[in-house]
Amino acid sequence: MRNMFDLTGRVALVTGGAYGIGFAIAEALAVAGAKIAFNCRGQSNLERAMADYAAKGIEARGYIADVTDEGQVAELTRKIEADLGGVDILVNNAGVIKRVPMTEMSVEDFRQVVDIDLIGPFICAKAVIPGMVERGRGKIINICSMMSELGRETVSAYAAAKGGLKMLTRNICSEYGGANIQCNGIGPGYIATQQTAPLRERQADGSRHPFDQFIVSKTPAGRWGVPEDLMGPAVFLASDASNFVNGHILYVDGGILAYIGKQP
Ligand code: NAP
Ligand code: GCO
Repeated sequence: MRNMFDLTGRVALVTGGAYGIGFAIAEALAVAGAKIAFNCRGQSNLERAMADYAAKGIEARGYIADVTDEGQVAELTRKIEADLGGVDILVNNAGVIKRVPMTEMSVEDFRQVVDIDLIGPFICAKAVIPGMVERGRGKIINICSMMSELGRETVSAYAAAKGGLKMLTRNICSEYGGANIQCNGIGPGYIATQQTAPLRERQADGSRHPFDQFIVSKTPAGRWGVPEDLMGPAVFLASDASNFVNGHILYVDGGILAYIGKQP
């Protein structure tokens, strides 16, 4: 049997791939053979990321572009096409969270989260779909969340955006599945990255953050996830191994969504 996970020659764009989950996913796609492009918003992040990719022996191309700016994304995809070829795999990873009780949250802050976490993926997908249609194939992976399914205090904007991203995933599948484009989501559980660092901060007395303990008790695996946990699922959804998987959200959460919680 040929290696259905082989990505040799495919061009992958991982948004926000300078560090965190995006970096790990880009690394996995590179190991499977893909040519990697990523974007981020600042020059210093770009330089640090280029050094980190080089240290892993990966020849990634980094670009400065904000996913909320349609003009910058158009320019980004134009440059990638000139440098590497048309984008075969898009990973909509760039995202932010603001933890504020809903009644205290400004409309501007709510809008900014939705802008980056939901409208950004729309803009990036819109930019690459025509080329995918022309080439007769494409893979889009949207990085969703536990908050695509669940709510919790302080994350109204994030939950609204990630719930919307789940439905954007299903809609891209519905609209472009006939053009041999598979659009799926990955729903990571609680993953130890910069985004979740405040939830894991040690307390003044050296004990673990109560939220940290709460998450470990809510996760059947009994631990936080690490970015590397997302590598295999990303390669699967980027490769021919998933050619008949479409509109699906693959939760990679150590079992959180299956679990009612520890009995008292
Ligand atoms: P992270 O460490 O904070 O990284 C986020 C990345 O997104 C950064 O590279 C950041 O780059 C980029 N980014 C943010 N806004 C951007 C914009 N407007 N344009 C371009 N790039 C932008 O977060 P992470 O934990 O790796 O999360 C990555 C994705 O997974 C996010 O969508 C997040 O919501 C999702 N997720 C995370 C977890 C978790 O537990 N960590 C769980 C489920 C889902 P800059 O340097 O430009 O800010
Ligand atoms: C939070 C967290 C989460 C995770 C992740 C869960 O404050 O609850 O940041 O939202 O980052 O998205 O899947």
